[in-house]
Amino acid sequence: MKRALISVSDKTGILELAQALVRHEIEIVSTGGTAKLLKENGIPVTGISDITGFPEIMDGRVKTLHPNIHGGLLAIRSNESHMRAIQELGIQPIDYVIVNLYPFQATIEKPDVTLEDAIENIDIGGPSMLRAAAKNYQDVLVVVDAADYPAVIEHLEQGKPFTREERLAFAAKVFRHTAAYDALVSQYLTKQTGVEYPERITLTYEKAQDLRYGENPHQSAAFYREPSAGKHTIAGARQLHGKELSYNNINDANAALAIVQEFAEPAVVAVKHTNPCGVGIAGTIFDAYMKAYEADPVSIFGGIVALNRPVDKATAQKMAEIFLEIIIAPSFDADALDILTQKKNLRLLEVSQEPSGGIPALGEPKTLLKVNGGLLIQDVDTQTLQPADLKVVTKRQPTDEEMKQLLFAWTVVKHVKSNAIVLAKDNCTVGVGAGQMNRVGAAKIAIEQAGERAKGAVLASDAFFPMSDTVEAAASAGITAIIQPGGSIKDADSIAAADEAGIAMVFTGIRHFKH
Ligand code: 93A
Repeated sequence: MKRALISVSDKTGILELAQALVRHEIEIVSTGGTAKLLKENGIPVTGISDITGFPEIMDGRVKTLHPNIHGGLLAIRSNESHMRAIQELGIQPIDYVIVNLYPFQATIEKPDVTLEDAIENIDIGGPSMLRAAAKNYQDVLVVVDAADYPAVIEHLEQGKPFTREERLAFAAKVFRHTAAYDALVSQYLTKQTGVEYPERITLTYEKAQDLRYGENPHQSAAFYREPSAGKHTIAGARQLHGKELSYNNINDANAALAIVQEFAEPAVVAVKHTNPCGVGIAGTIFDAYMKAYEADPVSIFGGIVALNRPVDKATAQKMAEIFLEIIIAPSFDADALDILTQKKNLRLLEVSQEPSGGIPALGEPKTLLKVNGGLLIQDVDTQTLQPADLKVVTKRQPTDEEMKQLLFAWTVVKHVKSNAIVLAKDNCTVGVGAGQMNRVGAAKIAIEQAGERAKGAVLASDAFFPMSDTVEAAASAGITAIIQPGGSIKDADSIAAADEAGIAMVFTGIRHFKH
């Protein structure tokens, strides 16, 4: 008689599978809670203790960790000496293993979780059985995912054994599962120790969706999310309408969210190719949208727009006038939804404005950048400025209004690819120069885009001016105030150029490179 070992914390679907096994005259062996549930449902079960000859001890810490179990799992059926060994010891082979693990992730997601509680939920016996069965996949069918139960039932009903390839697929899934489980345990425990950059890291992500393609149609792609990604992240977004998100959509939406989440007042951000093309803040979300739109009515076409307030009817009507790829907001009013869902090619995403949930993989939130052969990891650039952090270096002080615009432009320039220059006026970006190989080039692009609006605007630069050319370009465009980190050996030249033009310039002492 064949034997199946069932030991599951998540009991979803287990009765149907157990019934099918019994129908096919397979003996079921189970641990405490699982055995109890099966018996209550009239399914014949052999208790684990009858096999091990030991009671389950220490609150279940040792239930299945026994040679009578592991011998039965690891014996290679075609190996005579293996079979002789287990026979002599009275160990019976185990042919099916259905195991899922203590709910470690759900435990550490509890807001009031204690370390002791988390530790108790580290499963030892379960992964041991899964790994043993997966190693011996040719002889043992191992199932870790309840989604696979129907396939197992179907094969039993059809009397069709799984092929070697199918068994290998189950085994590979087991090792993905136990590796991810251990990755989460290692992340959680490492976080408790406060070590930020340990000697080795193991991250785990779960597939959120297959993507039609990557950055280009000839590149295949998929999107993976962190376990328990928060509702304020792109991975935690709820799509209310439209076609599936693409690779570029997700990347752009992520960039738009990062900017809009900087602002407490109503704000709207339009993004193209991960750079903001228009950012506006105002007393109402409608006015903020109008500013973001007017910032650059050309580039916003086909853009990704993020708002930090619910979308109302008037704003929806205005947005519906142009082609947008995605609108992201904390929520959409019913009449706004009516308007926007009529647009077939528009995607609507609901993303919380408030940080929520999530287990940061490595203590404080980090950004990860894959390079060939490695991974660059750093803190997220969360630096924000207060007026008191600034040092005025010119003869003229910025006015209150200039100071407000400087801080606004500084907040935006942090999110623009380097070299980056942002011009702002009236709570609105009027020119953005992004991703240039020299700073004055970025400034020229921003100034050209601003046109007449450069007069009386302020300028933010993500890094210092290596020479005075950017200040000179700003002066001839009519810019009245500048914010930049300072720290160049030629700062004096830039300050002199600013003084000559009557420009007020402030140093932040902080750089915001972004690549
Ligand atoms: O505490 S354990 O690490 N020690 C064991 O020997 C053991 N055997 C099975 N955890 C163990 N299990 C786990 O118990 C299984 O992985 C499963 O998640 C759970 C099922 O317990 P019950 O059948 O009592 O609900």
